[in-house]
Amino acid sequence: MSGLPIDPDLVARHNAPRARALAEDYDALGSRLARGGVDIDAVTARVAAFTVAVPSWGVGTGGTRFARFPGPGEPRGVFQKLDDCAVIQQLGRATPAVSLHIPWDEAPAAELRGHAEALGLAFDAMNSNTFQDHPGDARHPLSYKFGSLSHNDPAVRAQAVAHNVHCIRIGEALGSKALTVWIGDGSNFPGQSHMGRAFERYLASMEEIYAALPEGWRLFSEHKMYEPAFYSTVVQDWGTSLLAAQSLGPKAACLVDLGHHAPNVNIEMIVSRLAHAGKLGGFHFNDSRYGDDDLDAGSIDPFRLFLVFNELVDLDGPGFAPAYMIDQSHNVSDPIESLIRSADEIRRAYAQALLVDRAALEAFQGANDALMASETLKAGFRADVGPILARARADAGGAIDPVAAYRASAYRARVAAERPAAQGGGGGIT
Ligand code: LRH
Ligand code: MN
Ligand code: MN
Repeated sequence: MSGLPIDPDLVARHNAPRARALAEDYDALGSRLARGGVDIDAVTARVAAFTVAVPSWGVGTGGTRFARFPGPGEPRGVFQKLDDCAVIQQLGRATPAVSLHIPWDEAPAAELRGHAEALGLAFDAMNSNTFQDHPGDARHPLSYKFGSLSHNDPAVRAQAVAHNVHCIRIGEALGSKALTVWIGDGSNFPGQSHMGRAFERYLASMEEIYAALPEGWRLFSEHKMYEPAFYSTVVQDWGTSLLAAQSLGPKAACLVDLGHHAPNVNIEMIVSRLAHAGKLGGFHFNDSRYGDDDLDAGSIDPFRLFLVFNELVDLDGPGFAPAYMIDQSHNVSDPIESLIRSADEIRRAYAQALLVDRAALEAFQGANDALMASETLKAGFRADVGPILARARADAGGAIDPVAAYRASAYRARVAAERPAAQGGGGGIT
């Protein structure tokens, strides 16, 4: 497939009957915002400039530890995954880049780049996979059952380091500028591993990976509280991640996956602290109620997503450029629809945070007026910014209602006829 996956005429036919209502809603919101001194077009321009990368592994149906129920027309391999990512971008216009996972997405770099360019896509951070074995892969003869970068066998560590360097080299050929490292290393029983020595081995391995970074690249360490290890995890929280990033050097920073924390943890405060340390590298957006649930961004707790964006808007300024990515797994929805919706929810939280009256907020904070400070912040969250999101999409050539346009396109039925059903399908483990 080359060129846009959905007929542009279909998008135009979808938008035409909706354009008038959007114009009215946008004008009404514009008048309301103008009363508070806010220029709606300026907000729309900032929203339109905000993009978030989609995960290649997110376009397949995921699974749980218990079962995987494949959906129709699932992508078979990375080229079809890119096709699906192009649909998300064509209709939503918020996701021009894809984050690849190696070796799930292993393919000749020139072909990958060519296919992506034909679809108008670029590549965001690369992800390495040393959290499962790769049978039949000559680069991975040794097992990661007992860890990877922190393994007590130097040969396994060397294999895991070499894999990460391999990911960097692929990324270089693709125009990526970052490597995200998440490891599943840890232990299931007290006494099983020496927590201090395991961390030292991890750091030594990360130093080798760091040394292989090209100019202009960043190395993200991604923490996660538990799973697959259930007693101790080597990079279990932002404190450990920050220690690693600080000891590695300026190219290293921390990546915050929203689902990798205990319920009720104040994630926006972690964002603030990492930014204070100059080590806020990037995000994996998703939503969660219990653990690493990988649900659609904003689907459980949109207020928390807004509070994260409130910090980001507050921190915004020269040189502040975290990498924004989605990390989701879809079990009961069409992944394309879920990813369109998540990107929209992420932009919604951003737009709402842009509407917060920061001068008033600061004044209420300074006066210890807790109630009015809270009200001022919440006013941004309460705003219905739907017309701003739709305007940004439509002006960029996307669909006013992207999920409706996607359904009207019958893309899923078309690819289901072209792609044979299979029970397996790599890249579903998140
Ligand atoms: C780990 C994780 C990490 C992996 C992805 C597949 O739970 O969030 O980002 O690379 O899932
Ligand atoms: Mn993640
Ligand atoms: Mn995860």
